[in-house]
Amino acid sequence: CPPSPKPPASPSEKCGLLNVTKITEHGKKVRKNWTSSWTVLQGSTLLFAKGQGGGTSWPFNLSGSFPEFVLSLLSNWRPSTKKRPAVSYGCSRLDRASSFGGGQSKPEFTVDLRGSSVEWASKDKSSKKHVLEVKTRQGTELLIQSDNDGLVNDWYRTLLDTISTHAWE
Ligand code: I3S
Repeated sequence: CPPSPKPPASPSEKCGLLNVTKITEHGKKVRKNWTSSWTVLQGSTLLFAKGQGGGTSWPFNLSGSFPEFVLSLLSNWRPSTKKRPAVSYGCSRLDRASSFGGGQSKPEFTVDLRGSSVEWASKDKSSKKHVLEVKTRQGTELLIQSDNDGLVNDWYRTLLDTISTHAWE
């Protein structure tokens, strides 16, 4: 059988559903507000959009009225010739188009990873499992979490790679 595709060593883009909260903004402590966020890494920028309906409904808007649902179906419709690949590492252009360009979801906030750090959060930062702490040069600290440890491990490695790749910019 044909060799299976290998993921790139250091993907410049990646996306997935994660639980996210800021704990510090501009150097000041802020109240935690865990939110399910569609998270996209593009180059050295992390973008977060609120997950719809706890994440299971993305990319379709099941939380609004019926007309809103129909509109979201239309705005996320993909021609059959452009199907999502069976094996996908990172995000396709279509993922990005429908997550941030296709209508209802704009990034809630973005984070510049240049000069940032990422580490496993200590127990005093959160009682949750599999939590990463990202600290940015601008004084934002966020926690990123998923109950899926493999997923968080992948993000940890990707964020480390990304931060070291863009360290001197
Ligand atoms: O670190 P904290 O403040 O104990 O974090 C918890 C609180 O933010 C809590 O909200 P209220 O203070 O509004 O009750 C959240 O519901 C918890 O999820 C937070 O803790 P974890 O350990 O889940 O990050």
